[in-house]
Amino acid sequence: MSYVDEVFSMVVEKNPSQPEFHQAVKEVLESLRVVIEANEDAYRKDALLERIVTPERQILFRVPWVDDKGQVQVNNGFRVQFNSAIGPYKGGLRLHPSVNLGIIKFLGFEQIFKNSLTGLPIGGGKGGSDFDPKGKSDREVMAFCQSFMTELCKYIGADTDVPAGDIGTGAREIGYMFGQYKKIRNLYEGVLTGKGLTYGGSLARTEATGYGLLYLTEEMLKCNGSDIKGKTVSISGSGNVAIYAAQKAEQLGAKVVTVSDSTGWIYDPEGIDVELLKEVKEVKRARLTEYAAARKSAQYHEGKGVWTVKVDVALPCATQNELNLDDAKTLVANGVYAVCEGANMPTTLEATQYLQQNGVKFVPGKAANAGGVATSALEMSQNSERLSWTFEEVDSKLQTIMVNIFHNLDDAAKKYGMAGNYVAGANIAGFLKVAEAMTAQGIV
Ligand code: NDP
Ligand code: 2IT
Repeated sequence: MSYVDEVFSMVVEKNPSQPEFHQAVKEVLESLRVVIEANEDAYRKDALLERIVTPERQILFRVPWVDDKGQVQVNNGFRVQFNSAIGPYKGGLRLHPSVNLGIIKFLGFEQIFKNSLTGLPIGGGKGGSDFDPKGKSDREVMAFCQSFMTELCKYIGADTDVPAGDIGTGAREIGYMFGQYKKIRNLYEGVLTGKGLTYGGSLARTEATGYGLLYLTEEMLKCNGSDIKGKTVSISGSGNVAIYAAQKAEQLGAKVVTVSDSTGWIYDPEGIDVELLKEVKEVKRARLTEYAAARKSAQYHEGKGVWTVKVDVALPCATQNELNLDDAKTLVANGVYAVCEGANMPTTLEATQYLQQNGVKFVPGKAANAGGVATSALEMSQNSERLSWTFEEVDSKLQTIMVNIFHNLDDAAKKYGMAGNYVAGANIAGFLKVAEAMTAQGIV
């Protein structure tokens, strides 16, 4: 059996009931085959692949908190410190009822290669809890965040592990967690990113993932002789990534005709009204029915359906495995030109293959959504030098980083004989830097 197949079998055997983790590992290992085969003896001897698929440390903990009725609730807390070869662990905290160890491991594994692609010195990690902030009062969210950080603060620090936002973790949650970290550790340091602007946050971090997605998409289209201007775009999700992807797409002259949430989706042929969407989602924390109620041109549909709309560019920005083979077939039948992932692993493996085989330009999340974590690393730099950069400064660095990421993966794909295969290009470019750093640092 080849080294890649051996290691993949080991991952499945040693990590039962973690299908998302298996999927993420499979995607990476499959596209590394050519690189691994060229260095097989050295990698095998050092057990490089076995080490890269095994987290350096996994922290699982109890999170007890008291709800508004006086009832004690208990959630599971996770932090997976996956790989610190190129920098301190870095990655978000997901708060969603679906969270389990396998999901955090898939996200942490992806984060290793994503963070490497940014060109910045950050290792890979991810955490979260099965707590659902939806429908909770601010006091309940604070009680949860404080309890979560009371335990997590023992394992993180500005030079050790720097968590940030993800699904369900936004500015409010980061604020409560930062306050608790400071109180317990008596340290005012950049231990979290995505902080508020009054206490060490970076301008443009809120916008960074969505904006970065569009900067990369724009460059990819340009290099293929096309242009984002004038394109029709479908977006799924209506959270942090989706909102700022829609905003930048419209600024660049595209028309965004859909958004969604976990209960339904909007088709707005006149183009999504981003200010209204922000009011509904960021201020009122309401459902998309409120968007439809306030806008004549918007049609609201229950359930799933964003990918049935005929568009040039599709940007999945909600969650994992939200674009399956049937969706890919519909998109192709409707003539989609490009799919770029704003979310982490939103496209199933079968759907990815189908899109690629049918000539759709496909950029995986670990490259396309890296603008968020890249700007988090810029926030860390600002915290270290105790200075704040202007919006324009951060935004222009973000733009440069996203353009560089695209060229790095495009070049890697070409170099290894897979021109246009951006999945392979991203995995190879991300992997090589981490592998070299791991090799240089010995067996640790
Ligand atoms: P938010 O919590 O701000 O928004 C998530 C959006 O996705 C909401 O509209 C939510 O709907 C929807 N959603 C979440 N889970 C599901 C589900 N199981 N089924 C259907 N819809 C769902 O999260 P973000 O925008 O921050 O994150 C979106 C994606 O982007 C995630 O994959 C995340 O890992 C990834 N990402 C985020 C980055 C960041 O900086 N925030 C950086 C890089 C990647 P509802 O409100 O109804 O639950
Ligand atoms: O998936 C991701 O890259 C994030 N949720 C952002 C992580 C970060 O540390 O900013």
